[in-house]
Amino acid sequence: MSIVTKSIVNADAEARYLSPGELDRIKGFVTSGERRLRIAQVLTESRERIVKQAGDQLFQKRPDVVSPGGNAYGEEMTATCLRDMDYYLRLITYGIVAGDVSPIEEIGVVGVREMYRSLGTPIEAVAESVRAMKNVATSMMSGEDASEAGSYFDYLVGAMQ
Ligand SMILES: CCC1=C(C)/C(=C/C2=NC(=C\c3[nH]c(/C=C4\NC(=O)[C@H](C)[C@H]4CC)c(C)c3CCC(=O)O)/C(CCC(=O)O)=C2C)NC1=O
Repeated sequence: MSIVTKSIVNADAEARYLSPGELDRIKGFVTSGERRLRIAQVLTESRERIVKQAGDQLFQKRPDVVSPGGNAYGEEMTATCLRDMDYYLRLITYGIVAGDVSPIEEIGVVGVREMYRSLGTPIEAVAESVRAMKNVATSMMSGEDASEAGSYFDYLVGAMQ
């Protein structure tokens, strides 16, 4: 839920006008809107390049995951790994558009530890892949956009730790 919807639901539950604090937060959301949409556009347009380059960086850093016995070993498993990276990049664009990490949390963080444990996927290597996507993606942006975008990647890395 975006801050706008959330504030309205909360206010209406108490049959009151939006509070000055709520209006302030909505103002912040609106003022940062252009930047957030610009960032989401860059990530969306460059998704293939981001995933490919970050995948290369991950497999260089963690050759074990693509070696025999590794969770992403073999063409099909490597493709599934890159697909997961693409999933996470997509969730990050949702968060950036919403100006809120809750879409990332709800779709991609809740239960993720258990899921990867049952798949035998080393979650710290998934976190490493998100860190690599951050590096590739933010290198395509101006300093301020990079720092705004970076915070959403950082949230996800932190949630996987
Ligand atoms: C949008 C929310 C969402 C997420 C996050 C998601 C993840 C997800 N990753 C999976 C598998 C997988 N995920 C990986 C990923 C990796 N292995 C590694 O060693 C690397 C570190 C890493 C890539 C960075 C691999 C290799 C599999 C296949 C594992 C297997 O089939 O044994 C599976 C099992 C089912 C399938 O293969 O599709 C799910 C559900 N699905 C979703 O709907």
